[in-house]
Amino acid sequence: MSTQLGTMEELPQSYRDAMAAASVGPLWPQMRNALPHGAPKPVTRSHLWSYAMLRPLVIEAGELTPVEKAERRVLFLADPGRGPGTMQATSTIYAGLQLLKPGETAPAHKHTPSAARIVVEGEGAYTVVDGEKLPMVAGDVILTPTGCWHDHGHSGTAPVIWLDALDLPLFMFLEGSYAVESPLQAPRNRPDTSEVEYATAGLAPRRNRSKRPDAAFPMMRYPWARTEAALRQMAAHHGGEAVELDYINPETGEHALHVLGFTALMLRPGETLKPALNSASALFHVVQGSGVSTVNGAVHHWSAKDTFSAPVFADIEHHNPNDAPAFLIRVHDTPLQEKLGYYEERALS
Ligand code: 1HN
Repeated sequence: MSTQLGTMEELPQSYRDAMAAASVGPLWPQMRNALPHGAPKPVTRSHLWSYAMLRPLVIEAGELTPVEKAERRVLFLADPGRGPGTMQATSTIYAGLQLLKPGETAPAHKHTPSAARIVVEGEGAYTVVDGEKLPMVAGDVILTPTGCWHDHGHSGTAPVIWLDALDLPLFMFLEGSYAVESPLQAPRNRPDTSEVEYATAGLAPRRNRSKRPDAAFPMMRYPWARTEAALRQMAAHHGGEAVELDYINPETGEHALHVLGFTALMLRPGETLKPALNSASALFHVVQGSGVSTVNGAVHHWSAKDTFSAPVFADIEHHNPNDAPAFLIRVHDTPLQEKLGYYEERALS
C-alpha cells in the first residue's frame, strides 16, 4: 500500500511553470502531507510555560505599555512547533496571560471567538459579561461566549493576572474573526447566576420544561472553591478512578462553550494517571500543587500557575509525587471535534 508517489522534481520545469501561471498544483507530491498514514502528524510541540519565567515579563508589560495602548495587555503562549509570533498554543487553542493593574479598565467589546478565563493571581478584578458583574477569584473559570459584551475592571490593590483561552485559531482559519466596540457596561446590581440560580449542582430554576432559557449560556462563572470541594468529595469515594469533572452548561448538560471544553482534574497524593490517547489537543493549567507530566517523551516538572500543552493523540502521563493533592484545569477542543463527528479515543497499547 505504500507506493512511492511522484514528486514535484520529476515534473518538467515548463509544466511546473504552467501550473503556477494557471494557479493550480499537483496533489500527488503533497498527498502524504494531506493524509498521513494511520494517525495525524501534529505540528504542535508540547511545551511548559513556567509562571516563574512569565510573571516578570507580564509585570514588565504593565510598565512598558499603558492599558489604553494595549486594549488587552496580554502575552500570548506561542507554540514552539509553530515558532515565535504564533498566536496559537495548540492547533485550536489560543492562550495568553493578561495583566490588569489596580484602577485600570479594559474597554467593552464583543467578538466572534469565544473566551474563557482562568484566574491565576490577585484579587479585586472583575469582568462584566452582558451586564453581569463577575468577580475574578483565583482558580475561577469565567466564560465570555461568542457575541457577548465584555469589559474588565479592577478595584483591588495589587496586579491581577489571568489566563485567557480562546478558540481564536479556528476563527482566524474561518476568516471569521472580528470585534465590535462599545463604552464600559453598567453592571447589574445583583450577584452572578452562579451565586443566584445555579448555586447547587443538579438544581436549576423551575420553568416550563418545553422552554429553554433565552440565554444559550446561562452561567458565566464557575467559582474555584466549589470545583475544588467537588473534586475532593469525588476523590474520597471514587476508588482508583481518575477524578476529573467537566465544566458544563447547567441547563443542558452540554459543554460550557461551543468549541473549547474545560475539565478540572485532581491528582491524588502519589497518583499516576495515564489518559487514553485522544484526538483533542490540550492545555493544562496548574491551579494548586506540583508534579511531573510526560507528554510524548517531553518531561515537564510543573508547579502552581504553570501551563503546559499537549498535541492531538499525545501520549500523556501525569504524576503527583507529593502527599498533598494537585489540581489542574484542562482546556481542550473536544466540543468542536464532536460537532465535526470526529472526536476519537484510542485504547492504550
Ligand atoms: C480578548 O477579547 C480578550 O477580552 C483577551 O480579555 C484576549 C485575544 C484575542 C482576541 C480577543 C479579553 C484576546 C481577546
